[in-house]
Parts: sequence; structure tokens; C-alpha cells
Amino acid sequence: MPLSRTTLAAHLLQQQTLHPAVTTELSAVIEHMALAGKVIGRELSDAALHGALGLTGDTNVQGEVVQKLDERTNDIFVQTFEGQGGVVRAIVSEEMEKPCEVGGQAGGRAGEYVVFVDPLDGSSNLDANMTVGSIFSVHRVSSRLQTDLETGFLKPGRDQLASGYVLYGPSTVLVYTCGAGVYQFTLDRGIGEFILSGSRLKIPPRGKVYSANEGNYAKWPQGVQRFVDYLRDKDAATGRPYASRYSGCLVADVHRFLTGGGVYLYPGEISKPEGKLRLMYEAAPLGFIIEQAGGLASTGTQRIHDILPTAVHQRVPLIIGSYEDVGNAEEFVQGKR
Ligand code: FBP
Repeated sequence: MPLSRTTLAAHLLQQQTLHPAVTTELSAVIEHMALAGKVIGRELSDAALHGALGLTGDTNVQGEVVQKLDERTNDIFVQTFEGQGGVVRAIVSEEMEKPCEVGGQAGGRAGEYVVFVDPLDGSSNLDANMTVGSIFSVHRVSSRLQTDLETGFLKPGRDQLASGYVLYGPSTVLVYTCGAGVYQFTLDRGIGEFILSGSRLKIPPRGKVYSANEGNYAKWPQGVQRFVDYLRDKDAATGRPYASRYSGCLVADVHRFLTGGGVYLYPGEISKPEGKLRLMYEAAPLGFIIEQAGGLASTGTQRIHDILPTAVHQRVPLIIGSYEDVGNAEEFVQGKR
């Protein structure tokens, strides 16, 4: 095994010497996310062999049917942070209506971080054995917390300290940023370590692929329809038509762009202008990653990063990916083209 292979722990130690934002505590949070990712990766790999696939019969706070693994992966994140010595005060999860306090006292002080998590993104892919992911975002708890647990956690995307995702595909990959570039790690299952496999990742300014559930085309506002029509039109000079790729897993579609560029859309609909995806644990964390890689994340009219959240499960339209492609989408959505 070449000794130059860098583990996540070694990388974070190095980052702490280079960037004051990468503190020991924040590194501990990211290492706990990696630990939860390893456990989830293992459980997904043989889920069918111990009856872990299928539905629970319940619906979650979003009104969505709950997969058994949605619940199990949520428990894994809560358990992972329950014993972590207090740096994390609470977890806010897609699967839990209210924030869940996990942090003990660290040196007599309440934990200073809150972790927002989508434990299993794309879970409707599970029965088809297709790619799924976990998404996380780390914020510092605000002074407002004393009064109101929920609103004390609501901060705009630009205030994130770190974000990332774990992608459970042919290999298990962890991608994160602390605002000092985007780094990728691949799980070496043989030694149980995430090993650095990509540094300071950059997304191409323009892509050749778009991702959207075109089954919703008739429900979209005209600007969105016209943008997708534009991508499908033939024009060699601008590399159109773009190829259509939609995996049913936001993390997988966004990860594809980190290497080849392109644009993912889950827009608002005429009857549902807020769209489907959640701001705090889907749009904002992926927005931080993509913008650190040189791309853009928008609602079509506003940068995701600048949205002042009003609720932990708030939904927003999302257009994310290569800078020029998202810029084009914004012009169509705003009726400038
Ligand atoms: P979940 O986090 O509940 O899985 O929802 C998000 C998501 O599954 C994305 O991963 C995916 O891109 C999108 O919703 C699929 O939605 P639809 O089935 O409406 O196209």
C-alpha cells in the first residue's frame, strides 16, 4: 500500500494548520459524519439479507412514506452524535419533526454546533438497488438559542461552517468543505478508512448534462420550461443538446457535475412554488460544496446562500451546478431570455 495515501484524520489535522476555520471540534464533527457513513454503507450493502428494505408504514414530517432505512439511518446519526462528548448540541433531520438534543456538556459548556442532516437522500431508489446518499451541514449555535430551540438554529447558508455528503454507489465516497476548497475521500473497505481521492475539486463552468424530473414539465412555470427546451435544442456552438441524466438521487446527480459539469433542477411548480427540496439539509449544504468548487446554487431568482430561513424543514426551488448553466437558467426563469 503506497504510504502517500492520506486518511481523513490526517488530512483534517493538516487543514487545521492551514485554515483557522478548521478547528479541532469541527474536524471531530466531520470525522463523526464519516463514521456514520461507514456504518450506513455497511448496512446498505446487505440490507436485503436481514429484512431492512421496504416501508415502515408511517409517514414523516414531510408527509412522505418512510423507508425502514430512512428510520435506521436517522438512528445511526443520532447515536453517532449522542456519545461525542458534547461539541454537537443538536441534530436536525429530515426524519424528525423537532431538533433532537444530543450534546452533553463540553467542559461545562453546551455544545456549540448544530448538525442538519438528510440521513438517506434518494431513498426511493433503495428497492431498485440504486445510488443513495447522506447530506450534512454544520452551523454554530446562535445566541438566540436560549429562547427558542428551533429558531436558534436558523441561519443562512453563507454561515455554514462545513457541509458535505456521503455517496453510497459502487464505491462509498465522502465529499466535504469547510470553506477552504472541496475534498473527496473514497472508503477503502479493506482497512475501513476514508482515503483522499480528490483535492480542491473544481466544477467546469459549463456542462453537457442536465438533471430534472421532466415528468413534471407541465407543472413548471414557463421560464423553467423554456430553459429545458433551450438545453434540448440543437446548437453545436454551445454544445447543445445536453444529455439528460436523472438518477432519482440529488447527491448522485450533483456529484456527477463535480467531475463533468452540468445543471440539476428541482424547480417550483405553478401550484407549489416552493418546490420539493429542503433548504437546511439539501439545498444549502450542496450549494456550499458546489460554490466552493466554482459553481452556483440558486432558486432561479435568489442565491440559495442568501436565503434567511424561517423553518427547519423549509422547502426551496433548486437550480444547482456549473456557473454558466445556472446563470442561463436564472435568465430564463426571470424572463430575461
Ligand atoms: P428524499 O431526501 O426524501 O429522498 O428527497 C429528495 C429526492 O429524493 C432527491 O434525492 C431526488 O433528486 C428527488 O427527491 C426525486 O424526486 P422526484 O421523485 O419527485 O423526482
